[in-house]
Amino acid sequence: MMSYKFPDGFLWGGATAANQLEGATRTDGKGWTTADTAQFIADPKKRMAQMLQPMTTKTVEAALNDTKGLYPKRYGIDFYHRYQEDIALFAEMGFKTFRLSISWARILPNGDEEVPNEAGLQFYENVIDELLKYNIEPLVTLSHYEFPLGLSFEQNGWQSRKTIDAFEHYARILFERFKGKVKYWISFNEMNIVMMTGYLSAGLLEDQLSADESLTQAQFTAMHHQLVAAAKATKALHEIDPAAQMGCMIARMENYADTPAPNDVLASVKSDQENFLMMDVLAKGSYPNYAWRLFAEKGAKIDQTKEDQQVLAENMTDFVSLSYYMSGIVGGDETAETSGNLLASKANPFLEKSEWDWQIDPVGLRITLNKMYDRYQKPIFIVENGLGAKDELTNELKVHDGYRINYLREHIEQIGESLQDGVDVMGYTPWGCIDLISASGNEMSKRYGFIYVDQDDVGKGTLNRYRKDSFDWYKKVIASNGQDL
Ligand code: BGP
Repeated sequence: MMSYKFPDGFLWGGATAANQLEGATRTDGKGWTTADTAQFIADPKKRMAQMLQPMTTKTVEAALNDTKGLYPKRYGIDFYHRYQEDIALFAEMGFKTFRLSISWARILPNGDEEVPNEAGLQFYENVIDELLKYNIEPLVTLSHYEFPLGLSFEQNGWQSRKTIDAFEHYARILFERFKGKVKYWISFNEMNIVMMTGYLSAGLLEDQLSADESLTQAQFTAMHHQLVAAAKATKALHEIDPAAQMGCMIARMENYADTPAPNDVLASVKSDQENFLMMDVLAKGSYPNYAWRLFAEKGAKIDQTKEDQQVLAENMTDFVSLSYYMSGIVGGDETAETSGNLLASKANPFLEKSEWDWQIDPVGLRITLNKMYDRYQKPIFIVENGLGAKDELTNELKVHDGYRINYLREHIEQIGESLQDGVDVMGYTPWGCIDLISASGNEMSKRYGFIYVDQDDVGKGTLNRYRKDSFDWYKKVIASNGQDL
């Protein structure tokens, strides 16, 4: 087996998000967020639709009043009360970094109060201090698939420019408070998915759109406002804590051409452009050449002021980051077989699929890392990757997840290859390092973790934590800095 040289200080760790992890949705003054309502429906297929389709004020209010809808999403895995135990387990694996997100509505329950909620800030400070106790670098996402509902009702989410100011205020509060403690920040999780998750990540309510405005236009407006907000947050971070770094993140989809037919290859190029659009803006400081034709084809306009242009040009992202789970295929016969799920694609005969039909493609990660480094020449942080699978806790309280070890090993090997290609990869945080609630699957049974959490799809279980086989394997990988795979 090849052995790879990972740089000293490579940031091995794991990744999570507040709304899938913490629970305690009404504790210590937290306000409601879109994530609290988006998952009210028990049937995963219908829930998925609700996540992706626009919500109305009425449906959101009905969801909030529906006490029968209390699905475990809203309880997470009770990290809010068990973070010390969980962080001790991360430390035992030797984590150098841990990715968490902060819930905006714990800090500003309505999203835009002047004075922050001290209890919310204190919770995150406790978590961050606990990580630092073990020399684990916190990697903090400011907004991970949730948005304060107060600002949805009052501003229609990211459709309003006032939301840019509210976000900047929220970000400044965090940078002041955690100055010197948090070195790595990410503005928005998978920001390119805002076009699909207008409600969940942009807080858009359909009934609040004006009569002449389409949902697509509202999503493009939200996209532009998020870009400006990300640049403003970068500016604020550099002013408040010059040693800290801001990253931007996309859900990366490596889409191959279906055949060598030039039009299929063109489809693949265009798919890359659409996928990289927001990162191009934040990493290069302005909209790329192809953006204007893309907007015209989608029938959307961007209302960009002189000030926006200046803020974007002067406050570029320090590093780029991505989630990478699978690859897909574009072009060719549109009616051919597709593999299901959020990022549906034609099946690739050369690849195996996960139980959720995600096409497993480690070499695709190397292709993507090379492309991204060619494009940006900035350090790359792989902040999500992993295999969602159904695990079984045996009578001996073990989980034999060799399939997960294989997936991760093959991807880490390709990171090693990419490093040899000269790509600057700064770290790797596999998704859901402790089992948590799935964003799109069946609540708990789609598991990614090194640590098994005893909870089922309807929220029953002891919530006890158990080390899986992958726990010991990953510990060894980190201890050998990627040599012992
Ligand atoms: C990413 C999200 C995460 C996480 C992950 C796995 O898109 O940033 O929040 O959920 O995907 O997805 P799922 O839980 O649907 O398997």
